Amino acid sequence: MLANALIRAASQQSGYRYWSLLIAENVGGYAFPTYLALPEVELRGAPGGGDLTTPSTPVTCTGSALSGHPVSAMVDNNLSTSYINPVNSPRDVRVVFDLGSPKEVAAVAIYRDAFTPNEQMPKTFTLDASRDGVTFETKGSFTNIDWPDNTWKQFIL
Ligand SMILES: [Ca+2]
Repeated sequence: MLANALIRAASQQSGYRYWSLLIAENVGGYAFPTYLALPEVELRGAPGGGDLTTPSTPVTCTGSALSGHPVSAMVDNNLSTSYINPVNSPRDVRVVFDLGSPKEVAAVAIYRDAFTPNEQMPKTFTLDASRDGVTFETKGSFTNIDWPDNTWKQFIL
């Protein structure tokens, strides 16, 4: 009985190690400017709670990074640095955060600084989770987002 309970607990280990933003398009859509920018991203264990990412959290992204705007800039806790993906058609850009161990994320927050045009920010994205970093399931979908400058926006799952 106890063994069964332990096996069940292990197989139902809560949370996911990998969390991902799948960004369908930026606010500018197909029009210029076409860059996709993410100045700072927080994965929060509770709405309004602490950030589960740190400046050393491994982050990957499909596509490339504009010189001086690496993917790590979105988790460096510096609101004046930003990741910029210089894609021509910023659709289906996937950003993956490796939290190192399974964690529950209840909200994602994204910051727009005053230097990043609204058009470069995400307009539509999903927050996805994965146990293996390969197969993702969607946990939340957000669309028609608009971004005031110097402001955090929080999206609750
Ligand atoms: Ca930053």
